[in-house]
Amino acid sequence: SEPNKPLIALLGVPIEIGASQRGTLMGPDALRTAGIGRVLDQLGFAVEDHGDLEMTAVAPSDGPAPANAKFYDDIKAWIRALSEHAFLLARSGAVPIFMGGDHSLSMGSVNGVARYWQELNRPLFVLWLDAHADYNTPDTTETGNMHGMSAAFLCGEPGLDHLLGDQPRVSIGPDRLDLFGIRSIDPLEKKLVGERPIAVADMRAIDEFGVGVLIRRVIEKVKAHNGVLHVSFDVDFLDPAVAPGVGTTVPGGATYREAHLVMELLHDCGLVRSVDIVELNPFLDERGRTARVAVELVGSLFGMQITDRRTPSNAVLPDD
Ligand code: HAR
Ligand code: MN
Ligand code: MN
Ligand code: MN
Repeated sequence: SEPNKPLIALLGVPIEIGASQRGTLMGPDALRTAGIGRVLDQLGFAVEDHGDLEMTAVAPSDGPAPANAKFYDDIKAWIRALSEHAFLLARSGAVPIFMGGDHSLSMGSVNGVARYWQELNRPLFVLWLDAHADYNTPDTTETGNMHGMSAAFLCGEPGLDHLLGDQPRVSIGPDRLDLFGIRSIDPLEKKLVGERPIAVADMRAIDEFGVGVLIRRVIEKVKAHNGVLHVSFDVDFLDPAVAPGVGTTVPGGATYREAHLVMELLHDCGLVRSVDIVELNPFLDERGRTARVAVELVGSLFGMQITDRRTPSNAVLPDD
């Protein structure tokens, strides 16, 4: 790789046991087949594909698994390995893209990159593009599926306290989490989110104000704190008509155009330092459509543009 090109590190995380439906383990390969590496290469990045994280050994049992957390011991092994790998990738100077895999993987990816930014005293903000809040704990969950708990875990909510073992746990703080696009939340989860200083742009807010206004608000907050941004992109953020290849479709999601604008604005802000792409389930997809859309969106997030004329950030058209 040429030394003057910015570096992107791809890491596959083929985990599926955090979700109710099987098949997200095929996500990393579908993203590769849809050309994620080629698109980023064409945008001028040096792309290193680190292959898939392999889970060989189950982590040693360190006490009883919490109730209501399915496959806790196996997921714990994934998360510990991933957190360490994510830390090292961030430290290498690359922008890591974690290709899932179900959304439980963010407990490791975000914790690992957060560890790195904490050492540099840059606060890490997390933009959670998702139909769901993923803010359950073992106490509030109705399903026990751990992909519905990752945002809560990252904000330091109790109940999965030994998940990381010896790995340092870095709480990102609920005031640094933005839930964006949500339209499905469980009753106790809703109560918990309401008690926390979490910024929420639900679909109603998006309908009323538009993604341009709402994403700029996120970006301004990160800038004001001299922070950096991790984008956790659950493909069910998109409307099922655009992205059918997910296990938990919820109608009324982001349109193709809204999602592209989100990614374009995020690119322009220059603050995105790491990305998850999660919940893609190729077994449920229709002829690769969802994988292809996800890759297009990653292209926009990393600088693909229609013209090279930037729309000014105050959205006032230039005089020419
Ligand atoms: N809230 C539900 C639960 O906890 C559904 C969570 C579904 N999560 C995802 N990722 N598909 O966002 O089980
Ligand atoms: Mn590696
Ligand atoms: Mn999710
Ligand atoms: Mn979701």
